[in-house]
Amino acid sequence: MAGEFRFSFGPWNIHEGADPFGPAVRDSIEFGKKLKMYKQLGFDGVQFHDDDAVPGMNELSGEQIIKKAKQVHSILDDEGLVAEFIAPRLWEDARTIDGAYTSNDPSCREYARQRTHRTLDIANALDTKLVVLWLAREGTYLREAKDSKVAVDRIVEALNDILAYNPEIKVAIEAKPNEPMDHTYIPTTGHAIALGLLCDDPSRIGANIESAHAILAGLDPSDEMGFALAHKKLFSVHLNDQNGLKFDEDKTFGAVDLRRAFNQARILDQYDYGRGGEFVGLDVKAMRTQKLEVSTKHLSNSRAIFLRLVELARSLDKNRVEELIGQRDYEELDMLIINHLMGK
Ligand code: XUL
Ligand code: MN
Repeated sequence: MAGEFRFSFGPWNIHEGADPFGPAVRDSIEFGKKLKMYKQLGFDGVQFHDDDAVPGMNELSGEQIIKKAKQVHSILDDEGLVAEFIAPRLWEDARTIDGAYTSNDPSCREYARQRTHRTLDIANALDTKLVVLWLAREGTYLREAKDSKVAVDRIVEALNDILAYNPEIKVAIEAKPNEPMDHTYIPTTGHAIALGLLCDDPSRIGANIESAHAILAGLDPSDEMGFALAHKKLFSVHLNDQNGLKFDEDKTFGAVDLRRAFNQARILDQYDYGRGGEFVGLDVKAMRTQKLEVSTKHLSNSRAIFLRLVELARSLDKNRVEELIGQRDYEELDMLIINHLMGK
């Protein structure tokens, strides 16, 4: 039954536990050692930020970057892993303080463009056709600081530049409404898909839906997924969980709201997510309290919870669901789902 999904996560999901108020609490695990953990934890795909693959890339030439990325590709081969996607990290450099593609400073926008070209070179060297764009600082702290119409034009320009640089690449936009910004320009899946329609080849622009980001926008992640699926735009997912409207928690999938997670697993399974080669991606963080030796449980647990929820989605009495919908007896439908989740 359940089990035909391929799973991925990024090396940043095994982390030292630093937060804005305190330093690291666990030793770093070297990149090569992290890669060795993937298969043991049940994962086949690696998500990369560009500098996860090539650390210090701003100090290297274009050729050096490609050479390093090719070395990473051969390590992936040795481990039996593939790169799911590459995401340009456009939020740490001093030139991205005021945004990357939407910075008010033309020289900073040019930095973002050049950095993205290097990201695309890395994608090529790692043999992936998918780029994820989390538009971290493309927003404002105060409304009057940028022109929102111009900002959207500039993001479209950047997307067209990506599409032209590599005609095979597809872009999955990871919408998020806030954090680090007060407001971002692409806060929801609807915005991401609408943005794609403004681009030179809309068929190559889609979405990477993160559960926590949808919740932060006050939306239900499974409905966001349904919207993207109806548009054939669900290029990737970042499953996790989130306890209300606060900072982006990246909790274990299903750990806060099992029913909300059930509905995500259900819609993905129902519409054959993964059949086109898509990965079930996680973006989860271990709690800061977790000791080093047990600091990967959030990954294997999230995967196990997803697979168990797929089983539950498949064993749900569909005829009974249809019957209750026909009778408009949604109280009974509510109870049916709750009993099913409680193992009754
Ligand atoms: C930020 C976030 C990122 C992206 C990849 O909230 O989720 O890790 O997933 O850049
Ligand atoms: Mn994410």
